Amino acid sequence: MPTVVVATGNPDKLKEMQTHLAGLGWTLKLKPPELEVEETGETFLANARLKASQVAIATGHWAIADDSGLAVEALNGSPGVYSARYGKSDEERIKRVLTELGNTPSRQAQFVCAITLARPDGAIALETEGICRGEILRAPRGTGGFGYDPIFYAPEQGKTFAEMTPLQKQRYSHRGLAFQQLTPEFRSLALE
Ligand code: ITT
Repeated sequence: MPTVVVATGNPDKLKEMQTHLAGLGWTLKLKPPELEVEETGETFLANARLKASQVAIATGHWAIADDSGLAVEALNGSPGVYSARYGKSDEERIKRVLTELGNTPSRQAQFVCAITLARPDGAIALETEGICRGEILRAPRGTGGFGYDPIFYAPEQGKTFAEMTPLQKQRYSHRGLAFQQLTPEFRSLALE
């Protein structure tokens, strides 16, 4: 069984990634907590590449990374790649987005998730991006998920990501879409 390091320090994201990766026959290992990668990229894909490559090289194993975030149209794409750095807690980050948006009727936003798989030598083997369009509500709704989920409303499902069951979020989210695109490729790639 190939060993693959899941290159994230975010426990909520880790849980979702583990669910998507279950069933591939990989032995999943956690990233050593002291191994931190500086996210200097200007795009989600660039940051996912940095995280996967550096963790692969440091551990000598295959590594999979996720770089994701929320891009709000009326805020010119913010918080974007700064989604994790937009405040000290989920609550603070949500408050900041809601304050910055104020009462504007333009509420369109998208969640983006870039996933990258690196070989043990750091070379990128596979990557993709999943995008989910939605709207930012005026107040949080729901208790599931994590991060910006309570203010992200998915019109087709008629609920926020925080109101979805884990299975629904798995199916419709940016992360879910990225993993749906990559899973067949994971299966045909011979990891050793
Ligand atoms: P790692 O880099 O260690 O994986 P991180 O939390 O710093 O963990 P990112 O740099 O990719 O991860 O930042 C992503 C942020 O975007 C995350 O902290 C959340 O605030 C937000 N985010 C990403 N996916 C989300 C989701 O499914 N639901 C809600 N918020 C999400």
